[in-house]
Formats: sequence, C-alpha cells, structure tokens
Amino acid sequence: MKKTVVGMIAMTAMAAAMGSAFAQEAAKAAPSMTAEEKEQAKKIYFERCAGCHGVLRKGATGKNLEPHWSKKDKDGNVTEGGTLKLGQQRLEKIIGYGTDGGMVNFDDILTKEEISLMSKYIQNQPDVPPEFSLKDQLDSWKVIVPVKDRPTKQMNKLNLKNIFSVTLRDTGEVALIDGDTKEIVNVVKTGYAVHISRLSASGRYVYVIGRDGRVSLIDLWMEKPAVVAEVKIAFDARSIDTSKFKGFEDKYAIAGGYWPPQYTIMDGDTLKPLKVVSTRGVTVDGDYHPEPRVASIVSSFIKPEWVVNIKETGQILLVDYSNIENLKTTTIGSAKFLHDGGWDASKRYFLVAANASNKIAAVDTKTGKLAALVDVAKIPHPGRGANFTHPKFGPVWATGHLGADVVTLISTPSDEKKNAKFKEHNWKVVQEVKHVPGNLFVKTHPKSANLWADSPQNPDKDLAESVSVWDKSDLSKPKAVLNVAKDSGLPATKATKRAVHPEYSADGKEVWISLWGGKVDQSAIVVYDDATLKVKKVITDPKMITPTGKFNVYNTQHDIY
Ligand code: DHE
Repeated sequence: MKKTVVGMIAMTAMAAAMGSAFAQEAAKAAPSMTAEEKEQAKKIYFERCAGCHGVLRKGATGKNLEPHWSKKDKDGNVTEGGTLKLGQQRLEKIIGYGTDGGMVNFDDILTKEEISLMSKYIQNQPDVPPEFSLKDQLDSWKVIVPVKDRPTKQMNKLNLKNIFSVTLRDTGEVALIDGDTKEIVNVVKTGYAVHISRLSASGRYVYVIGRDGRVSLIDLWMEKPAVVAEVKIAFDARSIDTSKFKGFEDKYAIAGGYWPPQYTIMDGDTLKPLKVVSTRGVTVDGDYHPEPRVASIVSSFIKPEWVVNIKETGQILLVDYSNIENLKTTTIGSAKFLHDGGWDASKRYFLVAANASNKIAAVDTKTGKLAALVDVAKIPHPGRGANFTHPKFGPVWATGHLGADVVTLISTPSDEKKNAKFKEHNWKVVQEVKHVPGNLFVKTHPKSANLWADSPQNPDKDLAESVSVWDKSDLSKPKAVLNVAKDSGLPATKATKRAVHPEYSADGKEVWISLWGGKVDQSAIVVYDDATLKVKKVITDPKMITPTGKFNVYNTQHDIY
C-alpha cells in the first residue's frame, strides 16, 4: 500500500478493524514476540503503562502508542506517527530515561530486558481486552461478613477519626494506621495498587479500589478492622465514592472503570453490583472515542447526584441516583483529558483538571452547569486541591502542575455573600506560587498556617525526594524545602525514594508524607510537626512496602483539604 497522506488516514482506520490488511502489514513490520513474551509484556503494560496511555494505546495523559496513527487538525493538516516509526532503539531510550514531555524514567523500575521487551510489545497491535458485564461482576461479588453479623457499635478503642488508610502499592494491600500511636492496626488484602480510599458518609466504612478494579469495603467498627465485602467491577479502575446526599447516605456506592470504560452502581453496605453504565461516546470535539475512562468521582451534597468525570471525552456527567432504574444524567462538556479534582471550600463547586488542555473545569453542582473553564499552566494535577483564604484575594483553591514550576491559585466564589468583595476575581488565576515541575499533590488544613506540595515526578533525585512548604499568610516568604528521604534517616539508595502525597492528621497538626521507595528498598511514612516542620516520627516497618496515598478518616469523610 502506498504511503500517501490520504492513504495513511485510510490505513489507520482500517488498522483499527482487527484483521484488516493494514493491521496484518503492521504486524509483519513489528518485532516478533513469543506468546510467553507477549503475556509478560501485557502484564507490565497493564501495571505500568495503561494508566497513562490507555488500554487501546490511543493516549491520554501519555502519548498515543499505536504502531501507526494519523490525525487531522482543525485546518485539515495531517500528522502521522507511531511506535513503528520511532523504532526499537528510540523506544528503549524513551522508556529508560523518560522525556521532557512528562514521561518518567523506568530504568530504576524495569530491567534492561523488560525495557527491550516493552519496546517490542508496543510496536505490535494492541490487544483488545474483553468486556466485564454485570453478570461477571455479580460472579466476583463476595460478602465476607453479612450486614446482620456486623457489629452494631464500635468494638475497638481506636480513635477512628485519626485512622489513616494507606495504600501499599506493590503488595496489593492497605495498611490501617492509628494516627495517635502511629501503630499499624491491620494490613488488609485488597486489589492491586489501590488507588484511592474514600469514606462512607457515616465515617464507619472505608471503600478502596485497586487498579485491577477490585473494590474492598473495610469496616472500622470491628474489633480488628477488616474487609467485609468485595467485588470486581472492571479490569482496570481508579475511582470510588458513596451516595452522600441527605436521605441517601451510603445507600449506594459507585466505582469507575478504566477498562471496560463504564461505571458500576452498587449497594453501599454489601457492594452488590446493581447497574453498569457504559461511558463510550463522543468527545467534546465531536469525535467518537472507544475508551473514555472514568476519572474522578465525587458525591454532591446539594442533590442526589454524583459528579463523574470522563477522561477522554472531556464530558462531566451528573448522575442522578434518586431513581437508578430510570437513571437521569446531565452531560456537561468541558475539556480533555479530565483527571483528578476536589471541592471548593463551600462544597458547591467541583474543580477538575483537564490536564491535556491545561485547564481547570469548575462544575456548579447547584445549577448543574459548567461554572468556568480556567486556563492554567501546563498539566495541572491537583489531587483534590487545597482551599484557603488568600490574604488579598479571599477564598482560593490551589492546584499543582506536573508540567510547570508553579502552584496555581484560583479564586472561588465560596460563600458568595460573605465574599462578595472578591467577586471580580472569581474563576481567575490570582497567583502562581513558584514551585518546581513534577508536582502531584498539594494539601492544607483549615487549622494550619501552611500549604504543602510534593514533587515526586521531578527528574532531579533531590527534588523528587523533597516537599515544599509555604506560609499561607505570606506566600512571598521563601518556602521551606524538606528533604524527606534525608529526614527519614533511611540509608541512601540509588533508586529515588519519591516523597509523595502530604496528608494532615485529623487535628491539622501533623503532615504525613509517603517515602515511596523501590520494591526491595525500605519505604517509610515521615510524620512532620506542621508548626515546627520537624520530624515527629518515621514509620518504618517491614510491612511498609511502597506506600503512596494516605487517607485520614476524618479529613476524607469531611473533604477537608
Ligand atoms: Fe493517581 C488520584 C488516575 C498515577 C496516586 N489518580 C487519582 C484519580 C485518578 C487517577 C483518576 C482521581 C480519583 C478520584 O478522586 O476519584 N493516577 C491515575 C492515572 O491514570 C495515573 C496517571 C497512571 C496510572 O497508571 O494509574 C495515576 N496515581 C498515580 C501514581 O503513580 C501515584 C502517584 C501512585 C500510585 O499509587 O499509583 C498515584 N492518584 C494517586 C493518589 C490519588 C490519586 C494518592 C488520590 C489523591 C487524593 O488525595 O485524593
């Protein structure tokens, strides 16, 4: 087939159809692999690559990784590319050393042989994984402790408000740590690389979701808190929440799938899957997308609705759960690719990063409309963001950036009457505080004077192992930079120990940082005194393997950040 521009477009469309002449041609040009090698590569791709590049490899946070692709811009200009064009050597370099575009280096995670294997794998046509139906989900569903056999009151003496649910990424576990004593209460088996923990409206249950789509329900009232129910809702997933509107508290849970692209509504107490809804559809640009993954989900406090952010389409769904048999959904167009986000201080507006568009979309959950689409610096990544009152501009919500050296402060109308004098600033970037690129999470607490930000994706080892702290009352004061790896007292390692995800204790007096080391290196959680910025405690335990996200029960239950 002749490689003209028009030919390429036609060829790409044809390649999408499995078994087309072009797909066969591409398969011929791709490096050959044994079935065993393919299986190994498929597993690594799922665990390390699919999150950013997509199962179908069409790209989102990461680049398109199809063997051949071509795309047309608004003026009709066609660009083309693909992994076959990049070739084995270039791909090995990119995977090994990363790129300025935000791809991290994998040379301290994968062996040379694995990097070579992955370079071969992505030059071959992507496998299309199977679907996962309601029946499949029901077959996976297990109630370990039926509701009638669960305690009717708290059976332990723990201060539940200050328990931290900590993801032990590579072991597929969650550690429940007593924030008062810093002792591990229990380590529970969960899905692989749990992404987030969210609290029930009651504060009794922790809902966690593994990257492999396994949802686990942890009952904190048991003598030894443990998993009481679980279900698999997808092969690949990241988000979960419950119903929090008055009268519906914890009646339902919802979890979003990356693959298949769909969300599942479950019974809140037992996790019995009740309804599965596909998110396949059309992007804000009007193109069909076969893999629009579910990114962040939150439960509105104003209406019986969930805010469900669909990554690839840039559509924000308000899913009304008051009648799940006759599900009503409002679709709000925003920008691509939707990722993580959090509430403003009033919990009326949900702000979500559209990372590839360098925008923050704000949804008004009262009117059910888009409140604003704010232009910000490159690749915003807020986690849930941070809310505080700026000395000059009033209420602001902060986001960090993966691709820029600033923390952005956006004015929010929170409590409109009280803050009427700041109205002219609303939905504008009022300040960019100097930071470093590679930031993933920012955090503050109403009782704290500080704003914390990490930088685990920075290519500089020292910066990736450090966090920065600003005084909220005077952001022009030099920030404090704390080298968490050094402060931990752990032996220095060649591999970077990424300092990630600041999380406050329930009283807002301590900040916990994960020191995310390699699988064989000792990791830790370093606890700082928020007032003095001195280390209070280093939690090292042989069980503390690759800790990442930490979720304080009280702060998560009440969306305090
Ligand atoms: Fe996350 C939040 C997706 C990589 C730790 N991450 C989120 C959310 C999404 C998401 C959609 C919002 C969930 C919500 O609020 O409902 N994350 C992805 C990815 O697709 C990506 C880029 C690649 C992947 O393969 O998963 C990715 N994330 C990571 C990591 O590498 C991190 C640092 C470590 C890890 O455990 O894998 C990581 N993501 C987190 C954490 C949160 C999160 C700790 C919750 C932040 C919070 O405070 O709520």
